Amino acid sequence: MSLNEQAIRSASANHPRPHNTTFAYGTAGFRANADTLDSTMFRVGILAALRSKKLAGQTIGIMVTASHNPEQDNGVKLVDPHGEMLHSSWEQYATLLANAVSDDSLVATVRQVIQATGVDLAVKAKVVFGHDTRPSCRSLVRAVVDGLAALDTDQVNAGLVTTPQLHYLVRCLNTEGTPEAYGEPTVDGYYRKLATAYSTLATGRHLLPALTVDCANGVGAPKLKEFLKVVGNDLLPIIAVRDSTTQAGHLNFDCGADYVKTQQRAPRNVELVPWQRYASFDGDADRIVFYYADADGVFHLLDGDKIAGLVAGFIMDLVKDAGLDDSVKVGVVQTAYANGASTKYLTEGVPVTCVPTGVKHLHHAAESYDVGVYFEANGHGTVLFSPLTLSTISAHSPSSPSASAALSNLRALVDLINQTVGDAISDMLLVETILLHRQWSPAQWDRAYSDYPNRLVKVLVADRTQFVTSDAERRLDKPEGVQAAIDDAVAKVDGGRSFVRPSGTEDCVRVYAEAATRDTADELANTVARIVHDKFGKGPQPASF
Ligand code: G16
Repeated sequence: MSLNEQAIRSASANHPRPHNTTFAYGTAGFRANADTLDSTMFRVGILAALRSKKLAGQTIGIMVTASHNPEQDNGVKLVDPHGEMLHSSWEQYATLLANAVSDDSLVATVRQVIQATGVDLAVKAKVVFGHDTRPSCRSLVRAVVDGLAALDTDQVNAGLVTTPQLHYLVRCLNTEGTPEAYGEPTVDGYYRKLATAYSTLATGRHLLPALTVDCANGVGAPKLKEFLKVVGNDLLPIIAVRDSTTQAGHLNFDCGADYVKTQQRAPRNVELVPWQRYASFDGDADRIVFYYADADGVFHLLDGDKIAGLVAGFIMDLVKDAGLDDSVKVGVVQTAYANGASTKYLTEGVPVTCVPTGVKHLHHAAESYDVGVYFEANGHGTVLFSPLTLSTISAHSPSSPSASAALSNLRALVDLINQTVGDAISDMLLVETILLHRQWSPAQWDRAYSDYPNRLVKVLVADRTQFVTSDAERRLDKPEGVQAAIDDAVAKVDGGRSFVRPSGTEDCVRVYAEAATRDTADELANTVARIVHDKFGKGPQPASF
């Protein structure tokens, strides 16, 4: 079968590439102001079709979302057959296609990708796509569909879904009818799988007070409500707030996981009831953070690091109680953003790896453990069970009634966790399960260790591509001289640590700083932000803390 060049050329003419814009594949795919993305979405449709053909017609996923970004942005995440992010070796092809300057050069680039990767055009491609609640999704999805049609692709429209639901669907579609079948390839199937596992784990336990969930006014709101209808309020008391998905400008605005984590405060205008549990999703419901206020109204964040500690400890206990601790070892993966106190706490009990920001890096590193717990501090993470570990858990014969109970809990946990990607709903259930089993309040969970005071600052720069990092983003190789200035600033601060890296989802550079006290952490963050802004910044200085 030959390439229908004419079909690509004429469809591409309806999706012209904007002049003077260069598209870069970032931390989680393409992300930019939605008005600039029509041609990129069309070309992503083509790319996904080629990727599917390359992988013998397995289903590839496309999620139209800009997750935590403001409502006027949009973007796209590409999902490989096992439910993981697009393999990094293909990111270069995505970038090439997105930046081809004309319809003719697009056709030539498609040919180049086919040749470089050995795509067999005779293979029928299959792609499932979905989108979040952004108003721009409607037209951008149409562009994706045009790209898919130009390569005569079998299409499954998943409609409005959370990002993790789309990842789940991809894996289910590719494993259906095989020994690795992951579940029923529908959103209802997703709800039933999670609800069944949660019921197994929660039934008979003494219920905790209700959890209040801030849905970031995003897709997590309708999807959480759909799930609650399946699982029932008697097992899972939840109050869903910030659930306005149709009012312009509400998405992620002054609420959501990213706001709560970076501002280190509750969503705006939310009065926290002391000692109650709260959680925030992000805009596409693939991240979650928890928090509470103490009796003095002081805000306490239970972020991805705290979730990793809670989850790793619980799984290690279950593995031990089930009599599997000789054969199943747990490891944790973090990034440079992990609070130093969390890394210190975790390394006392488990091996810990540090990798660059981005689920693709964490997921990959977690695959090297029997049970790999990965969480970014921002609340994006999950747990991976290796194929061998899954067989071990499934074949194991417990030697006592208590070992048998631990084993059945472990088996249910495997189903409760969305192993394709971080998932706010699944992670929420995981945390709720553990708190239920431990009968812990958020403050008891928080007791494991105290975070070092820390601060995250965004600095607007003229060209973030000038910033090049190494050592899992903990060192800045370029621009030259900046790392030495950061080192000097850090050396002056007790317990200081700071790094600078370019964001892969927003047009900014991020500065992270932690230190022994609140004041010195803020001072260090301000100093390093100034070092960056004075020489490379654009616009006003970032506000000081
Ligand atoms: C995405 C990625 C995360 C990453 C975050 C911020 O999250 O999936 O792994 O931590 O962006 O990345 P950066 O600091 O490079 O902007 P989301 O939830 O926005 O898709």
